[in-house]
Amino acid sequence: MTDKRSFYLTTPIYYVNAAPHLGTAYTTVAADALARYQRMNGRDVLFLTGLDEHGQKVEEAATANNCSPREWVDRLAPAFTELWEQLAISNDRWVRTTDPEHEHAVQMLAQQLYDTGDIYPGTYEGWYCVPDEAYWAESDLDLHEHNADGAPAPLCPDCGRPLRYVEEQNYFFRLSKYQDWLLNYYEQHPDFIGPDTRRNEVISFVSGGLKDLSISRANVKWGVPLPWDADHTMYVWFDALINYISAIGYGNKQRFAEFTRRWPANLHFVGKDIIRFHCVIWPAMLHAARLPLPERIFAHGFLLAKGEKMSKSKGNATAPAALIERFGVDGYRYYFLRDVSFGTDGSISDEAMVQRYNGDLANDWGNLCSRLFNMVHKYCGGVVPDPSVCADTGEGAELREIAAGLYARVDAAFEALDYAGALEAIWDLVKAANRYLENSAPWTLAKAEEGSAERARLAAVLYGALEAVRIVALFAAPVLPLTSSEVLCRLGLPALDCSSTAALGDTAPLEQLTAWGGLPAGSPITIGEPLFPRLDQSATR
Ligand code: ME8
Repeated sequence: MTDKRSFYLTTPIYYVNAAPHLGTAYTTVAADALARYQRMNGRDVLFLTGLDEHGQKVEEAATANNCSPREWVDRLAPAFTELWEQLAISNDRWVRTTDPEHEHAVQMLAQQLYDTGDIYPGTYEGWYCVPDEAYWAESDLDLHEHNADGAPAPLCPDCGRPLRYVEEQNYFFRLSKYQDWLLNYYEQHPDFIGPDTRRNEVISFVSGGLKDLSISRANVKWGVPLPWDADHTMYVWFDALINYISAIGYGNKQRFAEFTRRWPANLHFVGKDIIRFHCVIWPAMLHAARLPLPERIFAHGFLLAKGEKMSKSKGNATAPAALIERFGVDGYRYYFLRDVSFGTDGSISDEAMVQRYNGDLANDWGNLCSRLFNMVHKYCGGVVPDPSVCADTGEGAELREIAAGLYARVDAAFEALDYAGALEAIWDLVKAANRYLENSAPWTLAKAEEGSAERARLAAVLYGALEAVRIVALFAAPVLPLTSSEVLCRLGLPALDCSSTAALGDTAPLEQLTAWGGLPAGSPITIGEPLFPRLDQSATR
């Protein structure tokens, strides 16, 4: 077993009521980039994602498609695994809530809370949103207006669809008992919820008073049966949240060491739509079960299409496949992490995507590589020149200075989950390398006589630019894994596989790898095809 420090990162597990879309891919791509970064930074990463397969919403989707829920989830699950593979998602583990190990863990935790009296029988009477699988208190609803309109049901304050009235005998979790404890915990752990806007939102919600939560459904068959009352299935959120511990061995004696090594998680990524479940219910469940809480829960914003949240149920969700085909895997990943600030809502558009792709990737980065690699072939016989033939004239000083400060900037940005900031810092080096080539004009230096000082400078200039390219490729690898590997290969260096801690092996951590001077002279350079072929701006859709 590795002695690297553990870094355990999760995404929400997605409902299998429809195929994955840009929104679900957004969280997954962001988590993947962070997982890759942390692996390169020397951590032993466990990156978990998966599927939320139980509940009324999935049960109804199956019925609407004339099949059993089991057939339905099995039919849809590959749409997720295939998309994640296509997007180079490097999850170390994959959880489905229909996994027997998960179901066992759910039953164990529920039984424990039932035995301690934290779960008790009661009657639920109120409104339920099936698409969100969420209960709503009447105080949250605009009942008057809708009843006056003669509408059959109030609308969900979150997704705007009609709620259903539920009247059932079921079981409750004593959430209200934990209200003060939660408020105290938020106060003592200011980094527990991020960003601050979400933290404040959660604190104000909890301060408003918590009600006990119905955690079982008598009329939903597709779920984990309660161990002490098989007429009830577990409320889908209670079931789903437990994935974060069931996937790492909670409830399995043989996996106890793994569980204690990995838990608590370092980070749960969620969309801002599901913070109450993650920041209120989940911590209370864990505390009631005497388990430690995750270190941090970070909620990003929504991707907006023409000003509206993109969602499967609203039917305005775009399928990622067409964009991947057009922009490539790395082009796709880059756009969402560079153009949408992680933590706030972001409008996305085809025009913006083409602009980012052509500007940052095709012009700045792709062109730098192809111009430079061509020059090395033209002027240096296709191998990395030896810079020691030239005394340091100091003209590459700016490049070296930016490169030297880059690790600190990129690391701080990743720590702050500021992907756009990390990429902006990396692009400072890309731009400086382009400027350096322009200013030192290797094509003029190449005209000088063999053995002259000018020719020696040519070697130093090309070496400096090549070294900047190597460093950019390494820093950009978490976001652009395919093209970064390609660039390293074209520099004659071993490919870098940051898709798992094991694949990375004992490769030096990023700070060491990116120290200036790591590119050996004599290394063969391959020109290759354009990394990011330019897209026709007028062809936006
Ligand atoms: O909520 N913009 O699953 P889900 C950005 N099964 N992100 C978006 C988005 C958008 N327009 N739409 C969806 C569930 N997402 C539960 C989770 S976890 C124990 C159970 C992302 O399929 C975002 O991460 O509805 C959001 O939180 C998640 O998809 C919801 O996925």
